[in-house]
Amino acid sequence: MRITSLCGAALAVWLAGAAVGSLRAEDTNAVPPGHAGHGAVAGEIANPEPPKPQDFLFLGSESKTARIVIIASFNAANYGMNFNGFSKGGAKYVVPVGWTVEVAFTNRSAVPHSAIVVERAVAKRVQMGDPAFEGASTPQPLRGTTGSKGETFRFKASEAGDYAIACGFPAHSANGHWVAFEVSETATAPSLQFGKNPAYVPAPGK
Ligand SMILES: [Cu+2]
Repeated sequence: MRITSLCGAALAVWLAGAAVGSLRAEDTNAVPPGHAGHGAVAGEIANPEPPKPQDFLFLGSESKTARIVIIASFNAANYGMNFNGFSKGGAKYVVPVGWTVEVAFTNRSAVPHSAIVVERAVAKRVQMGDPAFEGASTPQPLRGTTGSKGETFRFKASEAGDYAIACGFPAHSANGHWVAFEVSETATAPSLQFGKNPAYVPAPGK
């Protein structure tokens, strides 16, 4: 899944520009415009900054709405098969049951990726089926898209349980391209945990 070194530098510059152009400024400042592409190493996605959870989870403008930013191939981790730099459930989103979730998805890589919410056990399969909640995937999760434009989707997290935000491109999720997504009966606010760090909870007004 690693981008070949052939024309990798030019590709990386193009990819970085495309990814930045498709992100709204309020969603993330993980890669400041102008920095993207500098120092790109062939075969790797330029990304000098470690991911910060406050760039990837926000409260929506409506009540009981969480906004999630998902960037496929955020960096070179897991051969690019990562969301926001994490794979194999290494990051975990929690939302209270009944909340609405808005997802802004972009892909920094030339390899197609997508995002689909599935039950946790399904993430280990080679092929994803339907999303666990109505509307809970990018438009064509099996085909995926490349970094040319972002995609958004919105769904209601109507049933508590252990889920995953997985890549629907065949075999990607089975190779670790998923992060954990929990719909909680007890949580009163959404949160995002990166690795073993304390979970980040966006303050109201953010
Ligand atoms: Cu993928």
